[in-house]
Amino acid sequence: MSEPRTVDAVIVGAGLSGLYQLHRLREAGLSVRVLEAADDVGGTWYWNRYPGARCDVESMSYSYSFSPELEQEWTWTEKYPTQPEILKYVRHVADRFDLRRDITFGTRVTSAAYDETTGRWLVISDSGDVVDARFLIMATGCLSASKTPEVPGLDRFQGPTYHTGHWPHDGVDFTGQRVGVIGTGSSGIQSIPILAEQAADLTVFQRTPNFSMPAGNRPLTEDEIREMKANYRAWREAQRTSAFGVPVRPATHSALEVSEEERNAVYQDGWDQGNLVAILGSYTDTLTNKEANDTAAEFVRDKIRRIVKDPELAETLSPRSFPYGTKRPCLDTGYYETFNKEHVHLVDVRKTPLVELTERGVRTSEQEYEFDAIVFATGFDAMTGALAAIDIRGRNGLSLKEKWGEGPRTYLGLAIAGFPNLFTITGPLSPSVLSNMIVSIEQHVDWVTDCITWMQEHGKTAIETTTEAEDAWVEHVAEVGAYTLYPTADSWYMGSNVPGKPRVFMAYIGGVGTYRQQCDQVAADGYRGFTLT
Ligand code: FAD
Ligand code: N01
Repeated sequence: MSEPRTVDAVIVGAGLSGLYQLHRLREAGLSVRVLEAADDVGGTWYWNRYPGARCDVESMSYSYSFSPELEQEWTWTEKYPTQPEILKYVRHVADRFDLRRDITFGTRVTSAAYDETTGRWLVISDSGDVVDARFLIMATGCLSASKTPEVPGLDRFQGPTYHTGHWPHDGVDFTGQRVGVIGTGSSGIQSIPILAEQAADLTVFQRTPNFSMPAGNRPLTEDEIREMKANYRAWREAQRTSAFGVPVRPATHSALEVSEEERNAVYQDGWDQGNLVAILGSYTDTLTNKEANDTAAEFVRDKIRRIVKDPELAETLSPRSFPYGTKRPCLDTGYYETFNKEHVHLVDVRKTPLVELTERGVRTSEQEYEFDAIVFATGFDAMTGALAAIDIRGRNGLSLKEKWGEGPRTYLGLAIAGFPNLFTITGPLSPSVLSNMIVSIEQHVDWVTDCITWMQEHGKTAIETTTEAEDAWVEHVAEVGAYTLYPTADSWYMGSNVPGKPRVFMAYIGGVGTYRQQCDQVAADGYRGFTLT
């Protein structure tokens, strides 16, 4: 182990969160070290290089707002940017703001311990790097700890396997191959149409069908770019005060108050726009009333029936086990159409469960399927996985993993009782994954930076949330969540995709704008709910 390097703050992760946090803390005059497992910046957009990977928030909204100059300089090319274009953008930001000199790449943080005598964190990485810091900021990502399917024999298969979240940097050519894909979440739905173009034969193993609608992706026109660049300030303000970080006209009616004809016209408009929030936000009760929700769900199922020629296949692809929107809905480019191709097959693993991977492929309860390559589009141990992978110890050696044994407990998704001077960017129990995440990232980073600056101005060296404030927040998040349909689904929002994970709704559905006001009020009240020394 090397001699500790001493800085004011350590940031773990150099994705969109870590980079902006570095920029802000540097501006505030702190010395900072960022530790990043990857060999470059980008986070999600560094790791997820599978074919078809793109954002499903429009490019001009999924970009940093903190620098008007950056906004004007950078020009997006498509409505929904591809992974390579986003990565190029993130690299541009790192260079433009000279961020790389404070980042150590290729180093994975394995432990972090708070020393009560010094009031400092000792952060240790697998490369032997040791950093001693007053503040520890976890920018480790909500969707960065990938998970493989829980089936025996993962090492047995003789061909190559790929996880969408760890895709080879040189790409993979599946031309002429027999390919199996496990998983039909956003990553599967984006990649399957492109895999089908390459593969000689493609078999998709589906456990739960998902709701998807066409992205309607296209190049941005010069007029659109000019108009957005002229109106960025107003647009950003609208993002910050919106429910999901994407401005939409607020709904005024229940879905059940209007005629079926009127409702379907509204849904059709959302479908044509290729905008996720358009259908979700059409009516006041889509996410709170099952009957209202059913109208949106049935609209999408009807579309599936119209696109997929084989009625039985269409039914297998139709989600029925959870309300619309309570698992992350998807945007696609030709997903349902892909199943009309003769060389594409769908296996419903609810009916014929996965038994094991074999040397030659995948065995279900019914038969063995032989493949040249297998793709795991099986997602992530979301929200808590990256944090739980690090041995984080707070006061009295308290382990974060143990503290969260029955589900994450935070105050505002930003701070944790027993863990002084530790902040989590888009941490569990904040809006995070229920929003355009860059809006939530900027809000958290700004709040943390303002808090640290305030501490410096007021001669404070330690901040810790109280257990009472944390308990009240946990209760509030659960209460607001229970008012919605989200907790009725087996989703990664609920931890259901990871066997043994406690069933807790891990995000705050109070809305991005409302949440911002709550955080600002806590700060304005002299950091209500925190102890400062
Ligand atoms: P990440 O980008 O996940 O970065 C975290 C970084 O921390 C990673 O680089 C990781 O290597 C590093 N790290 C983690 N643990 C350690 C450790 N122990 N030591 C060192 N480094 C560590 N959000 C949207 O709002 N809209 C979208 O359309 C959208 N599309 C997405 C598509 C995909 C395929 C995925 C996976 C996610 C998508 N998201 C989307 C969510 C996306 O994760 C966020 O928008 C955003 O990129 C998160 O940035 P971040 O910096 O917080 O986390
Ligand atoms: O992961 P997922 P993802 N046996 O968890 C199945 C963001 N994102 O990488 O639903 C069989 O959604 C699992 O089945 P089930 C976005 O927030 C955005 O696709 O658990 N199947 C599911 O079908 C997204 O929500 C974009 O029953 C198994 C799939 O694998 C999040 O990242 C693109 C299994 C996993 O789906 C995660 O998306 C990509 C098993 N043992 C990602 N284990 C955009 O377009 C899992 N599955 C913006």
